[in-house]
Amino acid sequence: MTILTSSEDVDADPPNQSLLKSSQDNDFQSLYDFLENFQKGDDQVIISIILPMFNEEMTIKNVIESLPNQKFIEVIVVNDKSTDGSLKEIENIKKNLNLKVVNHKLNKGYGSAILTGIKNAKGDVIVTMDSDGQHDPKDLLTLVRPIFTKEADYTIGSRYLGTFFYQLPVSTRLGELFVEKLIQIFFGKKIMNNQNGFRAFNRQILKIFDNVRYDGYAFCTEQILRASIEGYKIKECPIKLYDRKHGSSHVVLSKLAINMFSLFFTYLVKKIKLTVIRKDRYGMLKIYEKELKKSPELKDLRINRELIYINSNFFVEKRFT
Ligand SMILES: Nc1nc2c(ncn2[C@@H]2O[C@H](COP(=O)(O)OP(=O)(O)O)[C@@H](O)[C@H]2O)c(=O)[nH]1
Ligand SMILES: [Mg+2]
Repeated sequence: MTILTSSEDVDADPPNQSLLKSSQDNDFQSLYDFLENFQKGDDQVIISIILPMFNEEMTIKNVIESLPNQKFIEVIVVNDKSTDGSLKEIENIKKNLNLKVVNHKLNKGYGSAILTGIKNAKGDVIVTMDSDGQHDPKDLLTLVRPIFTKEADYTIGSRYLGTFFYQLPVSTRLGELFVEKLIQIFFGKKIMNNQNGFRAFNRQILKIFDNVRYDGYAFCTEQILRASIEGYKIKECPIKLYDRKHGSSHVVLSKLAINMFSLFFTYLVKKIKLTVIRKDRYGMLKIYEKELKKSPELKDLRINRELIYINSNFFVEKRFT
């Protein structure tokens, strides 16, 4: 296991082969069978599981030990300056896993922890999962399968499509319903469990994590909006959600609500600007094409048309995404 004190990228120790076949393998047999088709080489990591961790001493060890244990699946714990014994618990893990621990020097928040995890991830498909034991690793296949089969670029676990084993606070349900409607009306996607942190995405869409504005919990919704603006395929998948057995949620609802409003406002403006620009650019190209047909001598300028296109694309990318 490797423990880092910053977000630098350092390789994890190679896993111990003799320990790779654990009793948990049975739980993950269908995942391994499925992944067999996508393995590239012996030491190639194909899935990175990121666990953001803040004061989860009661659960983190169990969560890590319950994960699939194979060298093509790496686990990255981002310790966000926990003040309890979380780190000690990880050190107590006897199994030699394909595990990397990255320590933030300061508490930077949920979103920042995910970004640090991504920086350190080597897998083709990246999964984020909570370290408080609410998520079930057996749902991993449900989340990663659509990514590998190219049915989706970004999957989000949903307790509403699956099951949850506890009484959901009314405020949480109402909040999520409100966000669901906003996303649906303004961004054309229906995502019910939009705050769920159990997600998976293709490395090819990492662009949505550039210049993130919200590093706390609003990060979850920001990524849905960015993926949607970029035209990536998002799919909600059924998962199980368990109650938090220890500690309590770190979510501060009032802070999240304020961030959500500012988030929607920002991205709505962005989307409108993008739509106008795309329309403009399309209009310009149409006029140009018409002119080209009328005057064959303009043919030599075809290259210019491509340049206009490339430049405008570049402009849009840089300015508005
Ligand atoms: N890195 C990091 N992780 C956090 C922070 N706050 C919460 N988490 C982790 O994010 C996950 C979800 O947090 P939780 O408070 O349970 O949110 P909830 O499940 O939406 O109520 C857990 O794994 C937490 O340990 C933080 O400030 N930094
Ligand atoms: Mg939780």
